[in-house]
Amino acid sequence: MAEPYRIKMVEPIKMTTREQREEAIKRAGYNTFLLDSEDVYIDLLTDSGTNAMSDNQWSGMMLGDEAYAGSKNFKNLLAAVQDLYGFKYVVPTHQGRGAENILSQIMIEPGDYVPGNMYFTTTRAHQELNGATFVDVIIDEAHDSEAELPFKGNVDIEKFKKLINDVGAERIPYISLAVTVNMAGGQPVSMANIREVAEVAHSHGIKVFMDATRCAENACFIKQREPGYQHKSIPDILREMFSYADGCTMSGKKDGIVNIGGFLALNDPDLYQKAASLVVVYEGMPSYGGMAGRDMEALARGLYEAADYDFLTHRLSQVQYLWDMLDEAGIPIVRPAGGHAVFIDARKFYPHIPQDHFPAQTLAAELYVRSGVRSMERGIVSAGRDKEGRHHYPKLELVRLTIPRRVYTYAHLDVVADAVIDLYQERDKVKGLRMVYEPPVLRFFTARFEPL
Ligand code: PLI
Repeated sequence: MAEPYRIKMVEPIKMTTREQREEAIKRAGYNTFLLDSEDVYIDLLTDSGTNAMSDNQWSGMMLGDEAYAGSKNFKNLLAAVQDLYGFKYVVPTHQGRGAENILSQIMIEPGDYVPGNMYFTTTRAHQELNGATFVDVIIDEAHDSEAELPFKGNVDIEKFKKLINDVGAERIPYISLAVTVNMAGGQPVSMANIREVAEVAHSHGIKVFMDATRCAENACFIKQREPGYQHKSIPDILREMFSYADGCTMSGKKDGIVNIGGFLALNDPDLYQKAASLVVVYEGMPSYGGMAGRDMEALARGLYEAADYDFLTHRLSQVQYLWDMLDEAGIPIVRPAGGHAVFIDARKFYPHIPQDHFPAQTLAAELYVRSGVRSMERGIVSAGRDKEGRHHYPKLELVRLTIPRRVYTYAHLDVVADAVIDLYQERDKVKGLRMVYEPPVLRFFTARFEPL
């Protein structure tokens, strides 16, 4: 599908030489997070906060009501969340992890267990900081890059029930249900699975909190793939998805199509009171949290734009386009195409590099040097260490080519595909990396490496 928009403002990007990029990656400790953005040609590090806002959102920015309390933009954001997601209360935060911090603090007691459909870095970090143990209850196929399922983000209901049996429902404050599942490859969860998860959870007094970060993409997959939903609108599908949940955390930087912002949404008035008393400590007044009035206005408008079917069809078809080119060239990638990115299976790309030598980190660095394309490691470095200090060894050792919303054209994606295919032809020559600096939490952001 061609772009469902016209371009009326452009931002030049810099082309660099291979020598410049070799220098830049060395300075960055072979970590693409530490590269200067001006040294990047096509930036597929993340779809988080990197989106292009519309003229409608930018004009909303001019209507920012920057009063310290009772901003009208908060009312617009609240109304948008109530209308599209159906939750009663909204606590604005500076971004998704601000909402995760508050949710984890109001829900978790030390010694609790929080099941979820695969971990996400910041989500698990907040759960663990509050004394919980994260338990992965996603279906086994989600850990297999080759398994081809329409809803590969689904929860394995038996795993969830087993956890309830093993530790007792009273030790499980909530299940954390991501729609879509970032670390599994942007894979969606079906409505049938959401419904069943909620039935099991609620029958045991366990709450359901969704990670709504990419919920519009999930809704689009439901419309395209799940029987009975073809004729439903995206807002209707979203409302049904959230009708099974007690609340959600949201990073507006993804499916809110903004550069900053997020929120925690809730139905329970007591939980809202607890969240509202914490947000003033960590973020700001309950009527602005971590956001300026103008940012809340852009987010309120962005939530509606992300629920537009043409927007979503184009978004998913960009991802599919890149996926198809890599698949045709025989590149090992996570199947099927997900919602926000194409994920390369670095274990299969570099089978001679052991996981301890960071194959995905290596591939991300090589891709940058080859082409100026910036990608992100989503493997052993992102997975971090367990409580005993040992590496988590995730089955998926991936490099994510993440497509920002409304930023790049299909021609940019051709360049990306060519670069990956060239690298694949020379894969035998490449050696791994060793880590020379490691921070204690969320190490992938700032760790440094050297070539072996
Ligand atoms: O980056 P934040 O704090 O606005 O949101 C945290 C966050 C929560 N859940 C999920 C599924 C995410 O993907 C997420 C952030 N993701 C980033 C930054 C990414 O590059 O995927």
